[in-house]
Amino acid sequence: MNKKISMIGVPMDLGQSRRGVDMGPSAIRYAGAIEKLQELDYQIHDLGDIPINRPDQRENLNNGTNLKNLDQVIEGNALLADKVDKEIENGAFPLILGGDHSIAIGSLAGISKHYDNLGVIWYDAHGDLNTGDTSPSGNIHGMPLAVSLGLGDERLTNILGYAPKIKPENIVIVGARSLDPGERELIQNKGIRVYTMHEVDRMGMSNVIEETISYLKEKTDGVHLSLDLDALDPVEAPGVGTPVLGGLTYRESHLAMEMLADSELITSAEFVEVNPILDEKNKTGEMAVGLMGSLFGEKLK
Ligand code: HAR
Ligand code: MN
Ligand code: MN
Ligand code: MN
Repeated sequence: MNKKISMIGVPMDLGQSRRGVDMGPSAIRYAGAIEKLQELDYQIHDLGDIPINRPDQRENLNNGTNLKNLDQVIEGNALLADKVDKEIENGAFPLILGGDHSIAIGSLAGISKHYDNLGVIWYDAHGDLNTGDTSPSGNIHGMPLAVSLGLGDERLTNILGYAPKIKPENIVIVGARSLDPGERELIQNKGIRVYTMHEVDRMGMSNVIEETISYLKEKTDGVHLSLDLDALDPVEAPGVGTPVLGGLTYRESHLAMEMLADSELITSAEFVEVNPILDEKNKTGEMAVGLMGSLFGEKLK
């Protein structure tokens, strides 16, 4: 793994409707992210947080669409994309801390520029494959994977001036258990590989990740891990805005991270949706740091 890590916080909460997820980067840092990575011999450059414009008054911020806070989400993601782009240019591994999952739009925009065939592992209870037409909520955090495929509002799909950012055959979703009808249709039509909770139960996480690795290894030249903490079961990780029962355990997730570390496939990562206001004593922030440790090669756990 690249020993030079650039940590970028994104205090974004405008991609959804619950307050508090903007404090996710602080919660993850407070849980000891930097110390953990330093112990593992990485050189961490903490770039601080991207400035996110957070208006107190949140009505009429849809700019004539059904996408909530559209302009602010575009603005924040454009800044993030630029920052990520520059850090990769400087030879660093971008490690992005959310913030709600809408920030994957900016992460992928900045990252994918540097790859011909970027792979994405979307570790999430949700598909995040909605567009304005299929979204039940208007929340942009339910859309970043679709946006990265070039689907949806052009101001989102075209951040950094190119689209699409990724190809459907280079995506693997792990942990899905809440998919909207439009998302299911898209998965079918585009042939996106998904390991739902059903498959994780049947096959075991070990086989799921083994298959994921061999599937992506052949055809990608880099792999981004987008880890939404709501992939984990809310009993263990309660500090998330859209919890769904029946999720992945910490041990399964830890195993997944360990296997990804051994594969040496991962070239960038983000940890999103940690909401310390909904959490219990920063349990979810600590879980993010635990998984981060395993992803970056911590042994013996
Ligand atoms: N699918 C639902 C929607 O589009 C809920 C999405 C929740 N998304 C996240 N990110 N928490 O995975 O509104
Ligand atoms: Mn998500
Ligand atoms: Mn989710
Ligand atoms: Mn282990």
